[in-house]
Order: sequence, then C-alpha cells, then structure tokens
Amino acid sequence: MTSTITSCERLWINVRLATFDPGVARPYGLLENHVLGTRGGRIEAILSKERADLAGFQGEVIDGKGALLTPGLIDCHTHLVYGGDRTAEFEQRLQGASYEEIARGGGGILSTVGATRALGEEELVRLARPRLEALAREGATTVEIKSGYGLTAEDELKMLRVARRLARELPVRIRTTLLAAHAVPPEYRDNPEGYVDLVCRELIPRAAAEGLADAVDVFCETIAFSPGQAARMFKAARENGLGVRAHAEQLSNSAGAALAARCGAWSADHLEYLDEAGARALGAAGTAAVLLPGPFYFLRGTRKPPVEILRRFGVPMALASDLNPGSCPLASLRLMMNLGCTLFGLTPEEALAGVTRNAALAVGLGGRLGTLAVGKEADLLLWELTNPASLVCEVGWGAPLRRVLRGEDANV
Ligand code: DI6
Ligand code: FE
Repeated sequence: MTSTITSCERLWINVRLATFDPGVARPYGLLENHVLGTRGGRIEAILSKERADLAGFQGEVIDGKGALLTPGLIDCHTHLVYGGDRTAEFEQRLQGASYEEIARGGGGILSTVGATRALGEEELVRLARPRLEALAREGATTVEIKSGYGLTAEDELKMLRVARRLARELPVRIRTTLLAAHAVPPEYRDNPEGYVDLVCRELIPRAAAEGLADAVDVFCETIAFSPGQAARMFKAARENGLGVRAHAEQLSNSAGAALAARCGAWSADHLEYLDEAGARALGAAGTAAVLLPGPFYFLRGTRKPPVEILRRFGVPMALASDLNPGSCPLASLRLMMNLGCTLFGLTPEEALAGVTRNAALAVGLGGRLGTLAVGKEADLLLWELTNPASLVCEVGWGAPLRRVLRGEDANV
C-alpha cells in the first residue's frame, strides 16, 4: 500500500469520494475520509485514511478539509457550435406557434444551417466559446460537440475543426461527432439517397482520415433519415473506425434505438417514444440511453422517455444538455440534472451517474472516464458540500472549489 502512495505525484487527503464506482456498494459510491493519489494524469491510488501512510511522501499534498471529490462532469450531447440566433422562435412559440410549424416556415434547423455556412472557423470559435465556458465553469470536464449545421462536406468538416480548436483553446476534453445526417440539406430535397451516398462515401471517410470525428450520429426520424439510411451510415462509421450514436424515437417510434443497439452504438438519444423492445435491445447491447430533459422543458413536451422500462432492462441512463439554438439554448448540466429529477423522475443518484459514469459510455470512454477508480483519468472536481444531491438540487451557484483535468488544476 505504501508503495502505491510513493509512486503518486499528488495526493488529495481528507476528502470524501463520490466515486460512482459500481463496485462501491454505497449511494454515489461514497467513500468517507479517503486519500486519492494521481500520477501522470491518472488515478494511481485510492486508500482509506487509516491505510494511507504519508510518512516520507515527497510529492504535493492537497488537504481537502472534508470536501467532496467527484469525477469531472461529462456533457455527452451538445450542438454548441453554430451561427445565428433563434430567439424570435422562442417568442413565436410563446404566441402559440409549434416547433414543427416554425421549421416548415423556414426557421428551425435549416435557418441555423444558413447562418453557420456563412461564418468562418474563427467566428464560429468566438461564438461557441462562451457556451463551452459556461458548461466548464459549472464542472464539465468533457463535452461532446456535434456537427450538423453545415450539411455540405466542407461546412460539416469546418464545424468539426472548430470543435477540435475549442479543445486546444480551453481546458475541456472535447469529443466530436459527425452529425451530417441531422437534416436533408435543401440541395438534396429531391434526392435524399444521394445525400446519404455523399455522407457514406465522402464525409465519413474524410472526417475519420483527418482525425476530426470520434463518432457518427444520425437523426433517425420520419422527418429526417429512415432506419435503412441510418443503417448504411452506421456501417460506414464502423468501417472507418468511428463510434455510432443515434437521435432516436424523439418524435415517433421508428425503431432507431434497436437498430443503433444492433450496430454496437455507444448511445441512443432522446427516446421519448421508445418501447419495450427498444429498451430490451439497448440493455442487451450495453448501449447508453441519453435522456434530454432540456428540450422537453424548453419546447414544453408532453411525452416523457420510459424511465421505468429503462431501469427494468438495466439500460445505463445518461443525461445531457442537447445545447443548441433551437430546442435547448440552456448551457447548464446542473439544470439538466435538476430537470431530469423533477420532470423525468430520476433520482439524484441516477442524475449524477448520468453525467459521470453513464455519460462516459455515451462518448465511448467508459474505460477511461466517469468514475473515481485506480487507472481512470484524473478529471476531478472538489466541492464544498455534504450531500452529493446538492449538485442536483441547487442550480446557478456553488461552482467547484477546484477543477482538475488530467491531474492538473484547470480553472476556466
Ligand atoms: N433534435 C434536437 O432536439 C436538435 N436536433 C435534433 O436532431 C434540435 C436542433 C435545432 O433545433 O437546431
Ligand atoms: Fe441533439
């Protein structure tokens, strides 16, 4: 035991650990009065105070004074790179217009596509920065960013390059997802199959070869892409070594989640219309269900995802912001956890597991992030609070005392 301590570079002492490690059979995986050691950006040791012999330790010692240490939070589903502004749509909806009507009238996703195509990388980075900073200041250490407002090869790759640049400019891990299949672009209105060909033959291979995407996502829906089209794009993703994700069962049930699960997807997201067969498929494949209470709240949705069925089939449930200009311009994972409990009936422990352990699965990093365990990456947050549920209950204040990325302090 002493030898693991000696090999640490940095020790956090007098901390309470909310590990979210399923091997720790207590709520939140709580370990009272522990010592956590890191080395080279990884967690090297976790020991109870009694078993940690600090005598002769040469490295840095941080006294947590009883504060709570948690894994960094993960926002596993965002569309935070975009141009333009859709506040007027919010005003129109408050006057009675629906999201679908606004989209048919020229607003919606395609209006953001126009505004995003018009901007260069520099300007898109400048606009996305404050959105990402807001998530990071609250405790997000990993954020997934999707393309999907370009819908041409050059504009989709431009969005992914912007996401990669944000990762270099701010202390946040960024996972990127090619969502070229977010909507059928106007140029292909009469030839959606032609667009799917372009995505499979050009976009996915280029995004993979240029190291711009970690995964491919498809909006599988009657108003977007069919299961058959999604299957082709998932196959291309796998052939190019990329992860698979799906926007599925958001507005209707087209069995997109079961298809994604069969394709080995990291996650299926939204899922308001998921049925038992879909949940069974997700559970069997170990695919995460990403629930998005933000757009449900913001668009005043009425159909909730079947949380009870997801529990029954042991599906790992994640929670994310879906941060985007149209259906959820709300940059707060704390708010999403709060809404996940008040609107979808999650427990605070499920909500927190949803932005740590299960969110790590949704971004394909389950083995590296999301819990406090030896060997995991040292993305850590220190909080001045007693009950971990305060992170879910309280919103808008109480930033982490310390924010650590890859073992190093990383303030935003
Ligand atoms: N579902 C959503 O909620 C977002 N994209 C998607 O496929 C909405 C994006 C937008 O309205 O701009
Ligand atoms: Fe989304």
